Amino acid sequence: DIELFIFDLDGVITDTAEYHYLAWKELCDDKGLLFNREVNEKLRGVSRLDSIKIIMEYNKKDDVSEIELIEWATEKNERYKQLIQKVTPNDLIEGITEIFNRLKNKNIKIALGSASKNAKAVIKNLGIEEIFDFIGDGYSVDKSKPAPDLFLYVAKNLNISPGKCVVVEDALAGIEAAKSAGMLGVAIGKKEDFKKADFVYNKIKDINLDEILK
Ligand code: B16
Ligand code: MG
Repeated sequence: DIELFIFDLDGVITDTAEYHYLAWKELCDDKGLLFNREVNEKLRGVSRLDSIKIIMEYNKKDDVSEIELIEWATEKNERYKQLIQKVTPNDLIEGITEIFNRLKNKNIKIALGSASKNAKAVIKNLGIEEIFDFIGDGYSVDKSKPAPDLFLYVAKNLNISPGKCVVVEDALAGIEAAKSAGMLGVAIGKKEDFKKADFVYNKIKDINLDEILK
């Protein structure tokens, strides 16, 4: 039986991807780098430092030192932190509160499994801090998704075996992480993009809990 649901943050509980986009765009404009929404899509679920590396690859730039990359990523984060101050409970994705309530009623635990180091601030602004039995974020483990480490860390802290866990993700790296952790993977997006997922739903509000819990 399923005992734990682990939710990704960006793209599952709220759409911070737009704020990530704006922050990266401002940084890239500043540094004379190309950046667009297509590249931003590649950064879903990817850590901050890996994100700047993807942006450098897109710009075919390999002459920037690691120290400078860290500085630029930090600059982006300062902009991002400003932007997420605007997050309110209105920014919860449609249908997510209902899913939380239904899981609570079934005594299934709820955890966060986000790659973001800003996850706690976002959760606070969304007003849902008290919902979670455990929070796994960008500070929890060293190896980011697609490594299974974050999800395994969350399950271990709640003393629940991976086979009793469901992960809800909008990123391919997240579904890969869930599957290599030995958990059920629920993807939000298009079927053709998530071959490895156990269930794929277009939107959060389309999730069929009965089907997953069967
Ligand atoms: P930060 P998730 C991810 O959140 C975002 O999708 C990704 O775009 C971002 O780079 C990453 O968090 C790290 O965020 O810079 O705040 O540490 O989808 O794993 O909730
Ligand atoms: Mg995500």
